[in-house]
Amino acid sequence: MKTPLILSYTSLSLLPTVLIAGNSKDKKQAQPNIVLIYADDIGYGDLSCYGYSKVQTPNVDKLASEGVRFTNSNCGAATSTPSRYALLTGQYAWRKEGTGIATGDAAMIIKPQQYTMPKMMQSMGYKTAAIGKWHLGLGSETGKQDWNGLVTPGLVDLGFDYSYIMAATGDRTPCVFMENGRVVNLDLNDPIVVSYKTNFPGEPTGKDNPELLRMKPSHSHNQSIVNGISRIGYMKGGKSALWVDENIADSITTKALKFIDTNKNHPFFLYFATQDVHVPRVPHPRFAGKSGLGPRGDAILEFDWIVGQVMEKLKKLNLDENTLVILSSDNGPVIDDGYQDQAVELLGNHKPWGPFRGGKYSGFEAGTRIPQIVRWPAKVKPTVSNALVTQLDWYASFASLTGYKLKQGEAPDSHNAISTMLGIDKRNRSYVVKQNISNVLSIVIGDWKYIEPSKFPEMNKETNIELGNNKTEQLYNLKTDPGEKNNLSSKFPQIVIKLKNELETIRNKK
Ligand code: NG6
Ligand code: CA
Repeated sequence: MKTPLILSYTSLSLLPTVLIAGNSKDKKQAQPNIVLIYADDIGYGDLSCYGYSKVQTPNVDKLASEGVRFTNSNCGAATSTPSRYALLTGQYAWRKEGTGIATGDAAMIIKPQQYTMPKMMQSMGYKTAAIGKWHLGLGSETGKQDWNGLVTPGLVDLGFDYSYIMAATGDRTPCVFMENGRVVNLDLNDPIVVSYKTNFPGEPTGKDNPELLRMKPSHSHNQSIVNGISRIGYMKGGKSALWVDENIADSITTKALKFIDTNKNHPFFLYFATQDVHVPRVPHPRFAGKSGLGPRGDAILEFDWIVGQVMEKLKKLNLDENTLVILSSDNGPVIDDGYQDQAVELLGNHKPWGPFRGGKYSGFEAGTRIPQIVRWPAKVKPTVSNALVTQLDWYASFASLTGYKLKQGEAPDSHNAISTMLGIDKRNRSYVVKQNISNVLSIVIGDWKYIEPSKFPEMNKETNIELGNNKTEQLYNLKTDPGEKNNLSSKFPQIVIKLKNELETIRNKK
């Protein structure tokens, strides 16, 4: 039996520094701006450059044609909060309690004393910003935030000089933007209150007042109504501050472009997390009806527009040569995620999950196998990379890129993969671990994937997604069977043991 070839990045860790240091011109290039465009729920097949999409995404495709497009890129988890946690801390979310999908009134999940990617970037002289979806909690205590004052601790305590965020998700209250810890456009005579327990007397809900809705829920999402759309969670007040769903993309893009403008003479790190294509999908009228696939497809068009805006700004300022732009997603795709928005009916031949099985929430590949594109003309030659990579490694890779030395205990699960990220080599990470909605882990080594057994449901009936859970051990050869159809665990027990042991070693790592 052939055992998989395991290559580690460790031996390569010096490579990029050597490559990037050098003469003074190169020295300047060692401080590229970094822009992370982090999509929400965009699947492997949603972008036309991946070959499975019925929606054209020309701006993304251009980015891909000028950079490295990864075909074996993985996020840390199949849902938002744990994926973002892993990305920003370099630690697997499953190592830490309370990192599941956060409510809108959750306390801040990353603590101010923790190491974070933006703190690292700050210490290397970067100006840092988080713009768009946050979904990692705010304040010190769940449900105890005063939304009418400064909500603290906040992103500034995690290393973001500037923030303009949605506290959680588009479908969760409070439906307001927060700039540097304060609700934007708030009238203090109309204070905001938020609850994830009970409604506020007299306030309509989707459940009791469906006649007020312009988009009906298909499951859950029947609490407070904002802009004719009922959400998860209750809120009252703050009328002047409520976001207009159609304008979210414009609002966050305006702030992102402004941040780039303001810092054009200074290295910057921008974490730009879009609401697209999460529910509720309510794109601007410029995009509504344009994809033919309903609001989900239109939201993909809107996402593509956002990418185009960022690139145009960088070019206009002459910054695009020396800006490293990474585009990726927090988890795989879902069609019906709680609203009757025709995504199922109008899907047609569009394949958001590409060739993979499952979707958002799943331990099968579509849950965590997401697009990743890296563009940095100063260093990156256009290519397609099939290397096994994970978002967990962005932390240590940016450390290497900027010359930062990781401290003891910092980003413990992050490996330096900078040369792979830049397409300089195409080596696999030695292993990749991922978690699904049930916190069931899987591990990929080379072509092999093992999913640990569990008693959790195999199917999420509401979203019609297979979760990858099974009472028996699962082993797949992703090369010959990317759709994970043939469980080979009984045929190759030795490989099962090997992957299982490796997973246990990683799980027990202190
Ligand atoms: C789920 C919601 C879903 C979405 C998801 C978070 C229900 C039944 N479903 O609990 O609509 O909000 O959480 O998505 O309430 S994520 O991309 O931010 O992780
Ligand atoms: Ca998501």
